[in-house]
Amino acid sequence: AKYLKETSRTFSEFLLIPGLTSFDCVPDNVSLKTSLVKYRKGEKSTIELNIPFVSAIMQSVSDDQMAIALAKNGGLSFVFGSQTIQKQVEMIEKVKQHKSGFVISTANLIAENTLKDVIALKAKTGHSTIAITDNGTANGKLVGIVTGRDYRIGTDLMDKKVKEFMTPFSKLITAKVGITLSEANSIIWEHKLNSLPVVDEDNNFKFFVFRKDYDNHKDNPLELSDETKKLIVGAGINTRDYKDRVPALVNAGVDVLCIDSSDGYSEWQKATLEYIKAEYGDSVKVGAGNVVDKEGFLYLVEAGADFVKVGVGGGSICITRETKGIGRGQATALIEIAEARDQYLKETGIYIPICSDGGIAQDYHMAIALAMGADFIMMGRYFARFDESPTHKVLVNGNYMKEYWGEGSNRARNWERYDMGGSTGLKFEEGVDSYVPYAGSLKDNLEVTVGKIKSTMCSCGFTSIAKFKEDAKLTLVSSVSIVEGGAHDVLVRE
Ligand code: MZP
Repeated sequence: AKYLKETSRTFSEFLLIPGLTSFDCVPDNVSLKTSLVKYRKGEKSTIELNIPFVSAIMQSVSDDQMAIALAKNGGLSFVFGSQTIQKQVEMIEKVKQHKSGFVISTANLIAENTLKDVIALKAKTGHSTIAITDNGTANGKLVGIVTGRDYRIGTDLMDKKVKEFMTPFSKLITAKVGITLSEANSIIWEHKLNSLPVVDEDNNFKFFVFRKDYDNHKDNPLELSDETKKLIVGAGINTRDYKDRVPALVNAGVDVLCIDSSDGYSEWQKATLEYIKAEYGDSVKVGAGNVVDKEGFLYLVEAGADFVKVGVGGGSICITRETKGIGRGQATALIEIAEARDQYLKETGIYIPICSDGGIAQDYHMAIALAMGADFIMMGRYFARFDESPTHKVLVNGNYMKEYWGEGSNRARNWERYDMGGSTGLKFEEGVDSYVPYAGSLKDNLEVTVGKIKSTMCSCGFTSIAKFKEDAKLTLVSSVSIVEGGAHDVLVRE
């Protein structure tokens, strides 16, 4: 055997050294814009993200609801591929057809239609919210709002728990049933609310009116159009049924694909990439992975990958290292591949974005990953905790948790991700079935996370990811200095 000289290291073993913070280096000036797919030097990537985060290709993380929420906030989801082609296509279509904003119902919706009909209308039109007014116009009196992933929110059917959960976001300003939608919107905008609870004369909760996306509507908050801007979305594929799955996803309007595998350094991936490039040329973008060294990276790049995903065995639900003894510390893998990517750019003039996948346990790990050269970061555990993830919210020992299971667990049975050729089926588990603490809405959490990363970048003296990657200074930490980094030698008060 050959022995690598370097120890396999992970994010927690590094710290960033603060750099000169200039007057204009403030969080508001920091751009987290990043490239998703390869481009020639001097040109721009055809897909850019406003924040460098993508959600993991997992059943318990990335469905259409997660994809809509994340795309609206500047990132991107890769809708999971361990489902039938038809179901995955439906999810992609829902994202591409999604329109936010209010639709005013016709008056007869109230008189003649049931809630089920309104829900069907909502699904058919792709609107996130339907407002019901007594005369079917914006000026009619509001009598209901139908919204949310399972349509509970906004109707009398809302249960107490959902109500309790939503109320804090609304600062407890309430409106009475019977105001117009325009009036409700004015209150929302005046008080900078996310939503406005509407109550009846006896203060019984009836429904919420939700605020529309601020950035898109700040000039005209009362406008009631249906938007035409389409959200971007990705999809996971495998190396077995790609000849059927890829055309179906492309027809559905998917923006980018990614071959999903725990070990991507394989001829199976090469064949899949070559098929896609032969069929579609550069019009279909496809990432590949996962790999952990220069050789794996170059192999996938030469086969046509538009980006490469880095990481084996570092995922929070992953037991691949324990079961198969393969993998590499995420930081070491990333550092080596970022160097190979930069060298490849020098030699060919082509920039291949790399994605750090798995193992983000703290927000600051994201900043470390970006400084080490990641163009974007894929996360499962982080996103699984939010309302928008597809799994159940459950009470465990008095705390709300969300379910989160690995693609290599018996629950997901995504054998294609662990396929080594030969017979089909999952032979042994490489992932666990778990819970993660419930954390609320994606938007609220992302705001905090993005704020932290921007603040870290300012401390280091950078306002762009490109400069951060190039010039950040990192240091290895000893186990003793890790202790020094937390509260120590004090009795922390609860
Ligand atoms: P994390 O963000 O939860 O730490 O890691 C998510 C990543 O773990 C995924 O993007 C994927 O690469 C990987 N994953 C998903 N399922 C398994 C498994 O069952 C796994 N072993 O390792």
